[in-house]
Parts: sequence; C-alpha cells; structure tokens
Amino acid sequence: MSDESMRPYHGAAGGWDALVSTRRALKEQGAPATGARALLKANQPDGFDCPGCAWPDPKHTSSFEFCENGAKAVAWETTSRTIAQDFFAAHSVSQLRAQSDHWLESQGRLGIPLRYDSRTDHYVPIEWADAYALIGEHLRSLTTPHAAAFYTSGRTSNEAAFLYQLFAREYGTNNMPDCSNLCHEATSVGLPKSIGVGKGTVQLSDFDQTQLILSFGHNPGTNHPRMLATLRDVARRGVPIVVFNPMRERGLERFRSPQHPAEMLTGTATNLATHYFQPRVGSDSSVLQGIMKRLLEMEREGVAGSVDRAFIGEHTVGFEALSEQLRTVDWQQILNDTGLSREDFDTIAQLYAGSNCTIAAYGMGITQHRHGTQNVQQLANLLLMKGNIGTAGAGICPVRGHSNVQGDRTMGIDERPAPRLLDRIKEVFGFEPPRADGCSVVECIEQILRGDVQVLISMGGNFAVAAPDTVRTYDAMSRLRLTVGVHTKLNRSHLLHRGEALILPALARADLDVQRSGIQCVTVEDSMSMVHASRGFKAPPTQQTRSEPAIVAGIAAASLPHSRIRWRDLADDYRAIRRLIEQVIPGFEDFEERVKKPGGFHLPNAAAQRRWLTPSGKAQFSPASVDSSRVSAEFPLMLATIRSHDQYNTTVYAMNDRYRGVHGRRDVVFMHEDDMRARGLTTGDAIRLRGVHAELSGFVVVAYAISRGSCAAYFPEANGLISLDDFDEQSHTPAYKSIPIQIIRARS
Ligand SMILES: Nc1nc2c(c(=O)[nH]1)N[C@H]1C(S)=C(S)[C@@H](COP(=O)(O)OP(=O)(O)OC[C@H]3O[C@@H](n4cnc5c(=O)[nH]c(N)nc54)[C@H](O)[C@@H]3O)O[C@H]1N2
Ligand SMILES: Nc1nc2c(c(=O)[nH]1)N[C@H]1C(S)=C(S)[C@@H](COP(=O)(O)OP(=O)(O)OC[C@H]3O[C@@H](n4cnc5c(=O)[nH]c(N)nc54)[C@H](O)[C@@H]3O)O[C@H]1N2
Ligand SMILES: [Mo]
Repeated sequence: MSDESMRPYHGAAGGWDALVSTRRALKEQGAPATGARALLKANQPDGFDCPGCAWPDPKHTSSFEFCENGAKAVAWETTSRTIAQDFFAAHSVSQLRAQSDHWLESQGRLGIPLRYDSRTDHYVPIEWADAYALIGEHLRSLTTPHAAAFYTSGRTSNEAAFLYQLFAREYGTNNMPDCSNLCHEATSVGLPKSIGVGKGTVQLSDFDQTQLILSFGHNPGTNHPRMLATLRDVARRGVPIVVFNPMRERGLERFRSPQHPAEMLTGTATNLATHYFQPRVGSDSSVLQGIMKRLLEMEREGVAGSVDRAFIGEHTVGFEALSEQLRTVDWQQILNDTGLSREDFDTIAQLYAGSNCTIAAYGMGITQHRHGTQNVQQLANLLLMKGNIGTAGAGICPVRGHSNVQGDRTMGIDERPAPRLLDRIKEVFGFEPPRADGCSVVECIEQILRGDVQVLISMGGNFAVAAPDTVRTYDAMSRLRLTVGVHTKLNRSHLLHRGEALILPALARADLDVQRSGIQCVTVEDSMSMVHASRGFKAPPTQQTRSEPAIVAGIAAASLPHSRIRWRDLADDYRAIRRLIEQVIPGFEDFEERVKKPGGFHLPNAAAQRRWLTPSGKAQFSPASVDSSRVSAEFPLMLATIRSHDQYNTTVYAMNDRYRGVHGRRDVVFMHEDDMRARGLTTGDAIRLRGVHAELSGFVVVAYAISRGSCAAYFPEANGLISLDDFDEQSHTPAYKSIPIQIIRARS
C-alpha cells in the first residue's frame, strides 16, 4: 500500500481542512456560485433545510451556519451537472451496471422521466402522463394491493410523505418500508415501550444546562458536524463528555470551530470527550448493564446520587425485577464481553452518580444490532434510574439520520401504523384504510423473493444498495414486475430490474418549487421534534423535473380513478396538504401559522413532561437480557460497517476518510494492531472477509485505534456479509454493526 493512502490525521475536526474540503466539493460540482449562495441559505430561517442531517438549528442562526458535510450534501444536489438527453442513448443499462456507485451518481441531476426499453436495453424518454398511466395500470392489475410496496427515504418532506402514505392506504396496503427500518427503528420500537414516546426527549436548550453527556455509537464529526458546535459549548462549560465507541473518532476528541475566527487564526481547538471508552463492537448492552450494576452496588455502599428512589417510586414500574437480574449478572461476563475494566466501570458510575442531569446521545452503534431495541431500552433504563427523563438538562437523544426521517414517520410512513392514525384517516377521508401490518425493508425483500411483492415504488433512497445481503437483494430487484424510482440522481437501484422500470426526476430540497398557486414551501421535522418550513431557491435542473408531492398526486390520480381525494388540487397548493395534516396528525393545530415563525414550532412530547403513554401509565424498566458475544472460535471478530467522511449513505462523494487517515480508497478493514499481529498481518496486507453466510475479497487491513476483537469496514462495500435473516426481531433493523467474521490473508 502506498504511504499516501494511509496517513494518520493529527489535526482537530473542523478547522481549515474542513473549509478547504468544502471549497473543493463546490468546485467539483461546478457550483461555486450557486453552491456558495445555497450554503448561505441552508438552515437559515427563510432558507431551505439542509439535506445533510437532522441535527436542529440553533434559534439564532449565525449568518453562516457552516458545516463541511452539510456543504457537501448541498453541493452534490445543487450541482450544475445534469444528465443530458443523449446520456441514456449512449449507455445501455448493462453498461451502466458495470460502473461504480460513485460514477453513477456523479453524472449529475436526473432531468427527464424515463422508461426502460427491454428490446434495446436502454432507458428512453417517456411523457409524465404516460408514466403515471403505466404505474396505474400495473397497480390496478395486481391481484392484491399487498403485492405493491412503497419505499421512502428520509429526505421526503412532510407534505410529500403525508400524500404518499394516504395514497398507499387508499390503494389498500400498509406496505411502507422506509429507511428508518434500517436506521433508528430500534428507537421507534424500544422507546415507546420504555417511556411511551418513540422520539428523543431533549431540546437544544437542554445542552446548555446538562451536567454530563454520555455519547454512544455515533460519529458526529462526520455525520452530524453541527452537533460539534453544541458539544464544544458543553465542553467549554467544563461538563464531562463520556464517549463509548469501539473506534477513536477525531470528531469526538477535538474540534476547531470554523464559526469562531479566533480558533481558526490561533489554531486552538476544544477538547470534547473527557473520557473515551472503547468497548467491543456489539457489547453496549453489557456496558449499560455493567454501569447499572455498579450503581446498585454504590447505592448499597451508601454513595449519594447513585439511584433516584423517589423518581423510581413515583414514575416507574419494573425496577425490582431489573435490579434482581443485574445482581445475578456476572461481572466477569461483563468484562469479557466489553473489554472494559472494573476501574472503567467505577469511573463511569461515579461520573453518572455525580451528575444531576445527564443526556445520553446515540446513533447507529446502538441500533444496528440483533439486539438494537434492547440496547435502546437499556439506555432508557440507565436514564430512568436517576430520573433523567423529563427534567431540564437531561434526556434521551437519538441522533437521527436523514434530515426528515423523523417527520416522515410522524406523517404516517409506517408499516405498522397505530390504530388511531388509521381511525383518523377513515374519519377525515371516508375510506377504510388497511389494518394489517405491512412489510419493513427486510420483509419486503423476502416478499419480493417469494413473489408476493411485485411492484416497488421508491420515493428517494437507494433501496438495493442500502439493504443488507447484496446477492439476495439484487436478485429480488430482478424479480419485480415494475420498479419505479422517484429520484434526484441515478443509482444502482435503477439498474437491477428485469421487468418494467421507470425513473422519475424529482426536485431536491434546494430547488425552487413552483406550482399552479405559486412558489411553494415544504416542512420538515428535525431530531428534536422542531417542525419548520423549507423553501428552495435554485432553478430546477430542467423544466421536466417535478416535485415529490406533484409526482405522488400524479401517480395517485392515475391509479385510483374513483378516489374522492382531489389529488391534483392538493399538489397545486401545499397549504391544502397542510390543512389535511392538521386534521389527521396530532400536534399540528394551526399548522400554517405556526410554521411561518422563524425556527418553526416544537411538537409536544409527553415523556418530556413526564406523562407516560405506556399501558401501565408509568415509565417501564425493561428486563436485562444478556446477549452474550456472538463471536465463536470460527468467527472470532465482530465487524461493524460504518460511513466514511466523504460519503452520504450510498452516495460516495470521494474516496477519502480524512479523520481516519484514509485517502483515495474504500477497500480498508480497520483492525487493532494486536489482533493483526496475532494473525501475522501488517497494514496494507490483502485480506478476505469470511462471514457466516458469505465471503468477500478485495480488502486490505489497516491498523487502527479500535477495540480488540473488533473491526470495521465501509458501508455499502461490506453489505454482502450481512444475511437478510440477521436482524433485530423487534425492530427488523439489520445487524449492520455486529457481523461475526474471520479474516483470511489473501494470496497475492
Ligand atoms: N456526512 C454524512 N452525514 C450523515 C450520513 C452520511 O452518510 N454522511 N448519514 C445520515 C444517516 S441516514 C444516519 S443514520 C446518520 C448516521 O450517523 P452515525 O450513527 O454516526 O453512523 P455510522 O457512521 O454508521 O456509525 C457511527 C459510529 O458507531 C460506532 N460503532 C460501531 N459499532 C458500534 C458498537 O457496537 N457500539 C458502539 N457504541 N459504537 C459502535 C462506529 O465506530 C462509528 O463511530 O448520519 C446521517 N448523516
Ligand atoms: N451496511 C450498512 N448498511 C446501511 C447502513 C449502515 O450503517 N451499514 N445504514 C443504513 C441507514 S442508517 C440508512 S438511513 C440507509 C439509507 O438508505 P437510503 O435512504 O435508501 O439511501 P441514500 O443513500 O440516502 O439514497 C440516495 C439516493 O437518494 C436520492 N435522493 C437524494 N435526495 C433526494 C431528494 O431530495 N428527493 C428524492 N426523491 N430523491 C433523493 C438520490 O437519487 C440518491 O441516489 O442505509 C442503511 N444501510
Ligand atoms: Mo439512517
């Protein structure tokens, strides 16, 4: 391996390198002028919502809320590159399939509706009306509505999402798999059982008051860079930030804020994590149980602040059963599972006991496991033990992924909808919505393979590449009768079909959206339940590009000729959609007025007010089931799949991962030096990864500060290792971050 491709990064996160990288991203997309203008509008009160992440905007946005990866996301979508008319004439689908994901998306914005012509193996232009009619014909010809599925990725606005779920339900199915199934579903399933609400309970202001932050399994320096500004302020107040992450992540260690000229000019940075623990991949449940077990011991030893008995008595049920279990859990087991020491647990428990209000923030390192839901519930247990829900400066903070993934769920994109949503739809629209659960992403793939689902419509996203089990998923895509992609960019999910296929070009967040009634805005909900408006400003890539609400309305009108809903009128004026949302979804009273206010409005969260919407009416401690390490003699290492600094999910902006010191390649597997030495490996050696159900070749090993027994590779390159059957039973989230493997030296 060339020295150039692996260079440890010594700088802080942010700083000048972030500015340089931003400039490069804008330049590469041929968009310095519009791109820079777009940046000035992103996350400003009168601008558009940054498509980069779901971290909330501070109330008083600085004139330039700079964020390197937000900037890349904006540059990527405001690119001046558009796929030209002749592109699809020049490239057959088979030829396109041979290109990399990076190449496909780099071709620019989609600009005309396309239909696959199987005789020539090319996509050819189609009129919008004909595309809608074709979808309508297919949907009407299915023997059951459950033979269609409607996927959503989390950039879809509230307005589009509301129409989309309404259409699917009037059509007759709850088959609404969405990216949430692959992401924070463990939160949506676990938290309602624990605290009665499937969302986070904190707001930004809680960070101003908190006395301790516990950060589990997320990498904000790359995936939520604006969170670093929040963490910086917390750190500067002297508040401990305790990190649990198998990998050393620069963004959790040190940050130089581009928002603060003094830091940039003097080169000073803020240290973020005060304590950095590196448990083994997949051992969070044991970490959390160890902390709780230690707290119970400390209570018996008379240490003040270890357990809040008054809160537990008044607000919770199930604590005695949990305590009993924790007492029987063997310390040695916890230490073996996690790789942490007794002293580590002492330190953590003392910090926690000493804090009057604690926030626990977490990401995919907690959710994407076979026991993801349990992990979330153990985290809730830990917080409840000291009354850290529903009080200022404290709470649970799931850091969401896509910028409107939370809003889409609020709007009813849910394959397992609550009966009260369906009742409301019936009252307002007068049709009987389907009551049976629909399919999640993994169930959808299984159903396609069985022939039960035959039509897949995707509102954004890259279904095939985001899903696990590449071989079976691609096979599934080839069995569909009709594949429809409503997208901004070309991606692999458009190229795997053997049946009919359509690509419909959609407006992006930054694009100006003009409908019959004039310029439209849409609304989104961030990770902290703030709903606000977003209005694009950039000219759409072509006249032919349509908004997501307009496309849903077009499909619905063509598919449901007897519908009483005036679909096209709704798409002409989104205020009409918001009036319907107001009637159906709780918390949206006075929607139009309230969303006009800069910063928008906060959706009520019962748990944050200590109202527990659980069957018992109390917050619920969950049992601690120990899912001991899944590694075995044959598969001794636990692999997590992670994002690089230069990617947005399946969109690869560039081949670098600056903070982890990787340049120009994505074929790396990060591993602890001792684990490498034990196998006679050195950095740069070619290896194969053998999992329980598949083997992948073409990787090189790289020594990294990761816990022993763990390794990490990039998503989606390693997705083939994850079996479709390997998911959390409660939430159906694939075990993307606990893949037992062995590493085999490749013969060179
Ligand atoms: N620039 C950019 N921004 C993004 C995205 C993007 O791809 N690029 N994606 C968006 C989306 S959809 C999402 S969901 C979020 C994802 O944001 P994150 O949750 O930060 O996502 P990941 O990079 O998958 O993994 C995060 C961390 O989990 C750690 N980890 C792995 N296994 C374990 C484990 O077993 N336990 C613990 N405690 N930690 C573990 C890894 O070391 C890594 O630091 O970001 C959103 N924002
Ligand atoms: N191994 C592994 N796999 C994972 C993960 C992991 O950590 N490890 N993470 C999972 C997670 S958390 C998630 S959320 C999923 C992500 O899964 P998805 O949300 O399905 O994937 P994305 O890569 O975000 O989708 C990219 C595509 O969205 C389209 N797009 C972008 N913006 C817009 C828009 O504004 N409108 C429309 N209509 N289309 C748009 C573009 O065409 C682009 O090609 O992946 C999951 N897969
Ligand atoms: Mo996600």
